[in-house]
Amino acid sequence: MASKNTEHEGCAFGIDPEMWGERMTRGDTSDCRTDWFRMSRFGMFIHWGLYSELAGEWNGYSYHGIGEWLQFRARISAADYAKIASRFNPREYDPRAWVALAKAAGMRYIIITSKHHEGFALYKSAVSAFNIVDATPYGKDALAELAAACREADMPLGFYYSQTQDWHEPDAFGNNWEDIQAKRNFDRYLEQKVLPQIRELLTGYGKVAFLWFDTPGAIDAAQSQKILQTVRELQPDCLVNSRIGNNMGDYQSLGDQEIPATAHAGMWETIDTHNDTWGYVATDSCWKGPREILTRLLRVVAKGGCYMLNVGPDGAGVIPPLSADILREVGAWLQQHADAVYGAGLSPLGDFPWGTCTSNGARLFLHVFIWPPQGRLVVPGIFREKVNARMWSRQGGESLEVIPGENHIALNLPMHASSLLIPVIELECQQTPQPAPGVMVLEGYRNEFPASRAKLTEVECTKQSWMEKFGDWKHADCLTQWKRESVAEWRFKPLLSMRATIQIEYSSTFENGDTKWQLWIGSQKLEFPLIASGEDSTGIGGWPRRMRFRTIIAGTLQLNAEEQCLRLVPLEREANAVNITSVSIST
Ligand code: H79
Repeated sequence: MASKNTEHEGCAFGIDPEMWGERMTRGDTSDCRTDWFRMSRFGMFIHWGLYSELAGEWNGYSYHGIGEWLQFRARISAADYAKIASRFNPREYDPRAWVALAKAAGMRYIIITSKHHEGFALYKSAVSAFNIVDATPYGKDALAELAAACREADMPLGFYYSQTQDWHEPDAFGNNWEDIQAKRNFDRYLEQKVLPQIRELLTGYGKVAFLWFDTPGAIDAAQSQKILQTVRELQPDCLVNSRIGNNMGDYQSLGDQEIPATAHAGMWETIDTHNDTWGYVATDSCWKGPREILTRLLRVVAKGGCYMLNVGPDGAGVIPPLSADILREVGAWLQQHADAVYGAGLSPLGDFPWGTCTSNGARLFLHVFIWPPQGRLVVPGIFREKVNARMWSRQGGESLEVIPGENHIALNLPMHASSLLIPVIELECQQTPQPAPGVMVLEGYRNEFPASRAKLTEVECTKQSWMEKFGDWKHADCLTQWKRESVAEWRFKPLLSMRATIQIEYSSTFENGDTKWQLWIGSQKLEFPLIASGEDSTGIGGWPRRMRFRTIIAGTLQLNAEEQCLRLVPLEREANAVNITSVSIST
């Protein structure tokens, strides 16, 4: 095996980088251009390009992480990379099969890479010969074929387009391992490649449901505006994501693979990988199973978002069979629980220690990730009137006994779940229930108090993002910038009096020892050290350090069944090296 090239340091996006369009601040208002998208909730993302042919390997060395960045990682010159096109011959490409898979998976739109950072167009382009028709033995327009298959199946189709990074072009950004972009003229690239190619996409392939941009980087507002104007003129109904840059577009894309902890206003989406890459990597078989995919989808829908899950077909054009099988299982569940996702949205009650909730008109859908002890499911919330509850089974709905309580209802369920995936309970409530004040602590679960729900004094809640493998992003809301005066507080109420163990999940870069902390519940006090969590001081390519979390037990206390407050306070200045993601109470 060849030795590994050093990974390139620094940022690929030029000055003042905007990685993901996260600067978009406004939400949207509901209208008929966007409603179908909001209703759809679940889509298929497809990353396919020359990187799929390379499959994560270059010169006999296998790279882990995101496959579509192989050229960057192996520092392959644009000239050498262009030669790969002569091997790209996806004989097994069957766009009808892809669309059929998306349908079977319950996905309601498809977005495919028309041109990723590598610069190669998957369609016939008159402005650059670096495209599938002119540069490969395959010689056919893959996007035209996919568009035809989508039209046949009534499947909305959109195109991913990398507008700032293009490692093939001297006038674009991103190729910092050669000197080909040293004299870049980005406006020229915009006028001579981006805008004409976007015109081709919007005029040659029928109705385009989305143009999905990425890594806006150093693109300025006038340039983003020019792209947007071109889209609006040619296809006014085409939706544009926030990664066009500079607070433009129709809806917000969160960070890669980001599932938010709290509800978001406006229209937004989470994009996710099925394994740990977007483009095909032969060695990556870290598939999320159907249960994990549904859990992530439901958590997004419960917070008001759409979820687009990626598949990475290989160089022959085949979506890995295991990936396809898993998606079909997801689809079978969605077929049974369609109303809980399509046209559904926000949980009025937040998340629960046992699962989450989505709403659709007067119906609430409880998604039970953890089956309750003794079959008694407690639903915290203020229900002002009688509620009907049904358990979904293959035979249809089965009525459940509902026991009203103070700031909650309890449901008597069977002792065992009838579904191996995610059982769903439907509540019919004429009046939307209100969240109970504070967190209700239930027996038999880990009751999590997340950073994002704390009341803060002299401490901040910030989203931390880092990469685990190369390009494989993780995100966590953390309490940071602790000072001696800082306090984080959570209000909660145990449903019953209980003996509870309190745990802290955190990371700490304070290598010289412990930092001391106190946790107060009423007049009861726990004192404990948080030890270094052993995280790397810098991450991949000089990017933020890779975080590593630990969970420690702070102590065990007897708690009464009354509303109370948990207060977390640092005792030492070095607490500023600590990030706290949650405090949890378990019985
Ligand atoms: O298409 C997928 C990714 O290839 C693309 N977005 C999803 C949908 C993406 N492109 N860039 N990024 C995501 C952000 C990547 C940032 C980094 Fe780096 C790559 C950080 C470290 C490696 C660039 C190079 C910035 C620092 C070094």
